[in-house]
Amino acid sequence: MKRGLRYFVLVFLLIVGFSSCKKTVKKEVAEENYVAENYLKKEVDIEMRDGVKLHTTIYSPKDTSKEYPIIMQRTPYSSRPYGEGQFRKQIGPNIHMMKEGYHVVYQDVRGRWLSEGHYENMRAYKPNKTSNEDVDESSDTYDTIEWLVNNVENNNGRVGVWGISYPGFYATYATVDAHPALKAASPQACIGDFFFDDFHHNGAYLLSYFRVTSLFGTPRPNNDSPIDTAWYVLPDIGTADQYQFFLDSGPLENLNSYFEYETADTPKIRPEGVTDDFFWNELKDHPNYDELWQSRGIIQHLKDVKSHVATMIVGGWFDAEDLYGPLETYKNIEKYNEGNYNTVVFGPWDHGGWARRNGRTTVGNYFFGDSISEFYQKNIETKFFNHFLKEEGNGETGLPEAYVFDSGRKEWRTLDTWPPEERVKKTFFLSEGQKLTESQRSQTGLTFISDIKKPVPYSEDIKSVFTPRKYMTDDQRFAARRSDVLTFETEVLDEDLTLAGEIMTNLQVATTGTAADWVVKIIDVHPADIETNEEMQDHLKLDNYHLMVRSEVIRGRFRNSFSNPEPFIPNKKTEVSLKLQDVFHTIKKGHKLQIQVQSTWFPLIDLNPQTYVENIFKAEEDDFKTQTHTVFTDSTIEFSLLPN
Ligand code: PG9
Repeated sequence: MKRGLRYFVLVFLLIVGFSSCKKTVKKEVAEENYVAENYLKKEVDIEMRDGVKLHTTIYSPKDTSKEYPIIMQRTPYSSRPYGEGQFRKQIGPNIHMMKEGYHVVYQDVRGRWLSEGHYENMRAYKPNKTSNEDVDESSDTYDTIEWLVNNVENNNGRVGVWGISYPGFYATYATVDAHPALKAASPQACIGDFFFDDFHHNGAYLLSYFRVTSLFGTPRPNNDSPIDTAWYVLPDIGTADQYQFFLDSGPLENLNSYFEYETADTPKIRPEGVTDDFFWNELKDHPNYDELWQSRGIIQHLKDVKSHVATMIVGGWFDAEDLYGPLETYKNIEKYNEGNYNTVVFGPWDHGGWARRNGRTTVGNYFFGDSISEFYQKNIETKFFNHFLKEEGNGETGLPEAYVFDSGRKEWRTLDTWPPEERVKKTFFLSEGQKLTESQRSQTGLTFISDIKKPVPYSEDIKSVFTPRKYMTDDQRFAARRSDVLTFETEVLDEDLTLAGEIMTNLQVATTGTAADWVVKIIDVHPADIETNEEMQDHLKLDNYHLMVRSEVIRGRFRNSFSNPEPFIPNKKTEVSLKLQDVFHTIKKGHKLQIQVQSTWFPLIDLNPQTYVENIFKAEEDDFKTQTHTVFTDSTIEFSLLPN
């Protein structure tokens, strides 16, 4: 091509490129100010039946030529920004609904930020309310909706709720004794129970959540008065290397000093072991699944969801924080409320990933596809809310019962049930020679030393995180190559193997000690030669990538009961059953299915002393002992498979 023509083409391409970029920038800038330009904002303190006022922010479309539904989020994370002329950059579940026009409401829940009252984590539901003093999140939601439909101008009398994570818990709560105007609820990554979500997994304490405790347990100043700025501080542990920090800090009691909020010149006389953080005190004093946790779980209260409330439960297959919650919320509404419109959406997302607009959908190193979140927001979430809040609302949404993403084939599937009715069970044995076999090969014990001075890291990454997220798709080669991680794998698959639904492990184990944790990981081992995606960390390649598809832990003392823990008898063969949360993942032909079993997972979870103590939060240095553990080869793992 002649130099002149080449130059012309180059200039032309530069102009085209710049103008489209400017348009994109202009478009983003338009969205940046969209709320301020198209919505009015009002802040009101709505009085609940017991007189407590809850601070509520209402964004209403400036165009008052038509009526709009109300979509609400109740949150412990603040309805800010507060104050006239202060606007959120984006409101509502997604940008499409924001632009279509809704009354969008955010409310500080009781005891948080500018709302009055006293906060309780996962406030317990009160089933038999006999007076206006009997309040909970259900009654607060009811009273709020009653006020909104009677006071928000040009609303169409229909209300939806949505929320991700803790706000997701409040969205679930709204469906209990629901207000008649509540027509649609979408609990997303919704906490179901703090003994199985977030802070604990099957009784093991998530030490990786340590730094966020104060967010939920610091008393508000001035006798718990409403406040418009953060009153809690996330402790500075002085290093990004949490593994080393927590290994050096030793028993959990040594962390109490991070929860003493009185200033030095006003020291408070504290009873032994009691700190200023009411949530840390609860965590320490309730290591078992006792009344405190049981009463606060919301799953048990989903047996009478009124049919006027359509529900769409959303979650991410690689959500490190709340997997139990959305799966159990969907399954229990489905089980106890026949005839309700209740659907489920699970995609290849981490915690709340579906709400982001990020083009390439990845979790950590792993790429799942382009614009998966955008597809969900436009074609699933907006469709659900518009149907029930603006349109016929007869349930004919055109959406499936289950909109689920196969994270192995990297494609959406629409199913009539979840888990799929057509799934079949398949059991593998954990055999010697690091083999996963369809029959039991021998009756052998495979041993490893569980060294509490060198626990198995839960990730290769050194990071100081708000909560763990990325690790759910981390490469597990580093662990497979440790002597204190037992691995069991199939031969290279000669056909696809689609895991669809729950996974049950029945471990036959023994320990020289009297206490142990058991961690099971499901891994998709990739071929030795495969093209690496651009998100991969530099020290890794997709070649032979050990993709963690699912993982779970159980604190062995809870093997027979989460409420009544028991020690192990040294060297006695004992069964430990562990359910792993649902997956939808095809292990493709040419890949291998691998199982890893280990007893430490640090500092995702705290160290088990491996000698039985009543309360690990109060264990002492000498309680912590290195032990030898054994996994017997009659241990099994049962998968739910979708036939090819
Ligand atoms: N479920 C998430 C969480 C709860 C408590 C502590 C940290 C995280 C969430 O609400 O994002």
